[in-house]
Amino acid sequence: MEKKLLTQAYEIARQRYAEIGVDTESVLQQMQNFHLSLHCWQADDVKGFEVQAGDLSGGIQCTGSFPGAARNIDEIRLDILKAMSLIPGNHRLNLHEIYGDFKGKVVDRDEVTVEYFQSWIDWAKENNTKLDFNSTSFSHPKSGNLSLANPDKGIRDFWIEHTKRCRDISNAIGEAQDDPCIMNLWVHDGCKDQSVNHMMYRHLLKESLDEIFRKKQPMMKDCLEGKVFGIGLESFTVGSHDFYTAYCSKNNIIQTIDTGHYHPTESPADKVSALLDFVPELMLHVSRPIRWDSDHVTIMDDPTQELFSEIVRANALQRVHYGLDFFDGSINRIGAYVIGSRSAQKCMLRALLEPTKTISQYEMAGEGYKVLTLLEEAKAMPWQAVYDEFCLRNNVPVGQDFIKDIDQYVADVISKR
Ligand code: RNT
Ligand code: ZN
Repeated sequence: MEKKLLTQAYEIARQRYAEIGVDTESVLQQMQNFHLSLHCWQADDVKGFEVQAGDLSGGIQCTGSFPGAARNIDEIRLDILKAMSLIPGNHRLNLHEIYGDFKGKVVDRDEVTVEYFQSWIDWAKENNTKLDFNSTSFSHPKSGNLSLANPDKGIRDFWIEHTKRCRDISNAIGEAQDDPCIMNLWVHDGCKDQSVNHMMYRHLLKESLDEIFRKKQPMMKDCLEGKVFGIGLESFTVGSHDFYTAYCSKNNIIQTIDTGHYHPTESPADKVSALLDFVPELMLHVSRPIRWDSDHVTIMDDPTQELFSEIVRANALQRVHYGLDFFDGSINRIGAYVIGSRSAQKCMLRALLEPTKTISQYEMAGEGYKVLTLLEEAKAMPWQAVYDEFCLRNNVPVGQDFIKDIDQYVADVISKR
């Protein structure tokens, strides 16, 4: 695309936005400070690098067998850097515990220490990125249907130990990068069929969490992710959204909103303002559920747009961590990262370009039709020219031009795997 044309288009957009009281230059500045946390697990279909790794389990599934998935730590690092080079701005990387640098050693989940993440810490520093973290309770012989809520004390203690160690690792990462590491805790615990012990399971989960969070960890932040159901665990989820809403608000812990984790007509966006007076911050897992928690690649769909718009309207930009969580094994995985990340950014950009103040004034004055007018007009405003300018200023391909880069990477690197 010709740069001159793009610059002209941006200049026109700048003026059109100025007419409605929106300063695109300050929005571009905000976009520069908007950091996504890229999930490492899109690169290899949530397999990880444990020597003893088994199949993916725990109520989640990755479908598709597109060739070229990362098979080891060097490949995943290369792939992630490639993806990052095609996304404007500076972004974090979100690791799961099973992506440690185990160097050929069998390290069980209750034995893991920061030593296995030292090379990630060094890599992050070298590449000017920061790390977030996740404990991993799925894909393990002791996972079964229940981990932290398991009535078997031995198994429960195993996962408590694992999670405590993950918090230690997160804290060490946070110290090394001089910025808190966000550690998400999601466990799949639930029942496939009818059960009469719901209260017991929830009580056990609460007790396990209390034990896990006893230690103060100043350089990491905990967040808890609930969901509605998992595959093979359809009848009951111990860590439901309600359970964690209660737990997080009582204990002042960050709650994670995964956009695929609710009933199909329930709005994740609506949870932002419902929660923010009761929990300190929010973590997002931006995904795309198709009929179920299918973790399709994020696109600019209405739920994602509404979610980001609600955050901006709530003036909560700095109180949210922007994790992504999709894993599609049926398409080029670098492409998946780039599309998902850029689409999330575009939703944020559109949210920031909304003339919210003016709309709010109309709303307060009871001028309903004017509210609708501005909201409708905003949809067709030239936000795309602003996004293109954002790409230009960050020296990344504009529009679909990144296809060329990915094709080249496939030819040079991925096709040789
Ligand atoms: C599963 C949760 C969870 C996982 C990752 C791999 O339903 O969304 O966040 O996707 O931890
Ligand atoms: Zn998630």
